[in-house]
Formats: sequence, structure tokens, C-alpha cells
Amino acid sequence: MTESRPALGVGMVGYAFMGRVHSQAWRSVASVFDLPVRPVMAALSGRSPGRTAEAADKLGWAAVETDWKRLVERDDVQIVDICTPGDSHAEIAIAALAAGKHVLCEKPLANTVAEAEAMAAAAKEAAARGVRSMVAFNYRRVPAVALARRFVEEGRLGEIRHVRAQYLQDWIVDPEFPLVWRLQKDKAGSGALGDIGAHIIDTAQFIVGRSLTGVSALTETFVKERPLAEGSSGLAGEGGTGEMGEVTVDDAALFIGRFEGGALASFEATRFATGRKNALRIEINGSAGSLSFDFEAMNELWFYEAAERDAGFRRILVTEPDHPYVGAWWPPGHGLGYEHTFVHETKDFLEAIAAGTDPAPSFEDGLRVQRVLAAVEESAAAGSSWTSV
Ligand code: SOE
Repeated sequence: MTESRPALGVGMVGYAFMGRVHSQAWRSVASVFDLPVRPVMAALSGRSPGRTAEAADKLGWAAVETDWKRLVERDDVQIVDICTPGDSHAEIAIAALAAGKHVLCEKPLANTVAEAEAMAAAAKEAAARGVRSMVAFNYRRVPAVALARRFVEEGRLGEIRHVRAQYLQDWIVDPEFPLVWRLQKDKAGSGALGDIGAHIIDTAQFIVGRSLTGVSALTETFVKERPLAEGSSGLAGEGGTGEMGEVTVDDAALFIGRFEGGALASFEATRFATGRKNALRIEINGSAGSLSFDFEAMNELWFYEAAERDAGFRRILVTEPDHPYVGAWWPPGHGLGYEHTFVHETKDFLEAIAAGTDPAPSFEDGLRVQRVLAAVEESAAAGSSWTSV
């Protein structure tokens, strides 16, 4: 078959957990969705020549760079996909936008509000030149979450009163788990708060269509020091050196908040919910009904309509062809997984680039989340709302 769609070259920086799942999305998106453009996996950038070459071969990237600055300069790269720890997001994104490359940046947008503000300003300037940018808050693109947004927009919950969000993991409950980059403030910016708390902040704001206006918070680091990891990356620590290092981020963050319009909210982001693996849960209570979602059962959305009181919470299996994104995949009841949310993300990104529109979530949306993260850390540090018993 002759390929008529114009190709867009992608250059990706980083190849750990996020690099792997983004690669899966770039490999499959044009085979699933009918797109006006076709992504070409042009180059992968990483610091280690050998390991980056191995990753490029395994993940399907045509070329290798060991300096992201070279990747950004390549003529066969029109999109830069940033899958690195948060400490490099601002530098790479701002350089790529200045070079006229569209940018997809992993979450959280940055490690500080100042960096996020600079990124949002660069994105706004670039948009005026037709250069697009997006933050990879992938959970917006779970079909059930997108359907929840649709229900709220249609007014099926009435006035929103409560948002109850949790993101529960347990991958560092073992004190022997090494001091990987996600546990180091200079690389990650914060711990559970910025890593998984950012997701529930964005997902909640996306579903209710409003922003948080204030928070009151607690954070805790349960395990204060861990074995140093040699060459560790992402979630998988490797053989340690025997020495110990200080954990400089939170292990858990709990905060309450208020949304524009007055809805009350509670958020819990923890890596110490022993037994919970990737439980992003959100419940929305409104005057006319409620919604409840758990990512560990991601193809289901529970819906309660006050007018149908005796029906109780009904289980909606979100696998019908007219449900968001689902029609491109499998017949009803077959279900989707974590990786498919990234395929949806790249589909929407590519369609926006082709249409000349600004994709969501924007860097401005990422900055809104960054401001909440900073407010949570400020509130927890001040301890101002705490009354001893
Ligand atoms: C943390 O463990 C993590 O990998 C996050 O960084 C991802 O954003 C989330 O989707 C899965 O968990």
C-alpha cells in the first residue's frame, strides 16, 4: 500500500519505564487509529551509548544519540518526546520548542513552579509559531475517566460537592529498596506527591472541569535512608554498594482542598499502601449523582443516579464502540490496559499537530498542577492547619 500520509519524525529522550511505554504508543498508534499523519521513530537519546543502542533496537528506534541537544537539532525529528526525570524537563522542552519541535513532556511538567512557568511561557510563544506542546497526564485518556468527564459536562451529577481521590502504591515498602532517582529531591522534585499525586490532581481537575483554589496538607517520609543503588534507573533498583543515602522526598502526601465553585476535596498519594499496586481511585459526589473509578479495574465506571435510588451504584463496562477511544480497539467486553492510555495520548497529540490546534493537557495545565504541588509542600512545611489532640 502506498503511504500517502505525511511522516512526522519523533525523537525520544530517555528509555526507562516511561520511554518503554511511550515507545509502545509510537509503534502502534498509526496502526490503530486513522491518522492524518504517520509517526516515524527516528531517534532515541540516552547517556550510555551501549545501553541506548540496545534500547533503540529493542524498542524500535532507527538511530541513537547520546546528547539530547543533538537529537533536538536533527532534521528528521519534528517531535521531541521527553521521558526523563523531572530535573531535565525544562531545559530540554524549552530548547526543543525554540528549535521549532513539537514537545510531549512526561509529568509532572517540572520540579518547580519557576521551571513550569518558564516552560508554559515558551510553549505559548511556540504555539504562535504553530509549534504544539502537551503534558503526558495519561489517566485523562482512560476511557472510563474520559466518560466520567462527559457525565459531569452533561450535568448528570448535578452540583459537585465532593471529590475523593487516592493514588495508592507499595513499591518501596521494603526498606531495602534502593535509593533510586524517584527518591531524590534534586532529580524528582518531590516523592509520591509529584509522581502520583500530580496524576490525581490533574485527573480530578479534568473530570470536574475546575481548579483547586487552596489546600491543607500533611507529608511524611517513613523510611529516612536507603541503600545506595549502583546505576539504578526508574523503578528497578540494581545491586547496591552497601552504603546508605538519605531519602530527600515524601513517601506519602495527604491533603484536603477546595475547588472553584466550592466543592470539597480529599487527596491521598502514597507509596506505602501495602498491597495496593497502582490504585488510582476517584469518587465524585454531586447533588444528582456520583461516579466512582479504580484504575485497578480500569474498564469499569460506577455510576449512581439519585433519581434511580433503588438501582444503587451501577457498573458501566466502558467497552462500547461509542465510549471514548474504545471504538478503534476491540469488541465490547474485551477491555484495554495501561499502555492504551499512552496510545490515546499520542493519537490526540498527532491529530492536534495536524489540525494546527493546541492539545490538552497543555503546559499551562501542567503549571496549574505544579502550583498545587507547591502549595501542598508549603502547607505541610508550615503545619499551619494542625491542632494537636
Ligand atoms: C510511579 O511508580 C509511576 O511509574 C508513575 O511515575 C507513573 O506516572 C504512573 O503511571 C505509574 O507509576
